[in-house]
Amino acid sequence: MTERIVVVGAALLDGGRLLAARRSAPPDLAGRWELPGGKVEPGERPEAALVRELREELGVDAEPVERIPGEWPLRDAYVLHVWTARLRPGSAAPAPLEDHDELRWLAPAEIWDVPWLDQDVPAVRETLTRLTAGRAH
Ligand code: 9L3
Ligand code: MG
Repeated sequence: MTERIVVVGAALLDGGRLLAARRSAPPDLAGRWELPGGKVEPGERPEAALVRELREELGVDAEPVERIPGEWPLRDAYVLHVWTARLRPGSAAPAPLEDHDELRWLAPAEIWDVPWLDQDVPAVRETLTRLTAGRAH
């Protein structure tokens, strides 16, 4: 049986805006925008993977806040889980260090201005609901 591998994505929020990251690789995903993150390693807790991925990809010190309920199938045996997250005090500002070539902080009215990866759309929609309900910060 094929192992199911969890990919964690972060809805990183700051000042009521959501961070979107444009992928630069692989070629079939390049140019599409995502919630940054990546694969959980064997034995790693998903929240720890989220913190690690955000450090590697964006150079930030972040913390998970809450899981967005649901899971979304990706290619092969991968499944996407998403957490809201925030920058810890003193964190550097996010920078596209690897896998991305552009970042944008999107206000609620701008959320659909970028072409998200199809798989990320449900979690982005749920994040937007939380932002506009004032339940996220
Ligand atoms: N993926 C989809 N949406 C996301 C993330 C972080 C990842 N928000 C997909 C893209 C890749 C796979 O999951 O096919 C593994 O992601 P990565 O390790 O290349 O970031
Ligand atoms: Mg990644």
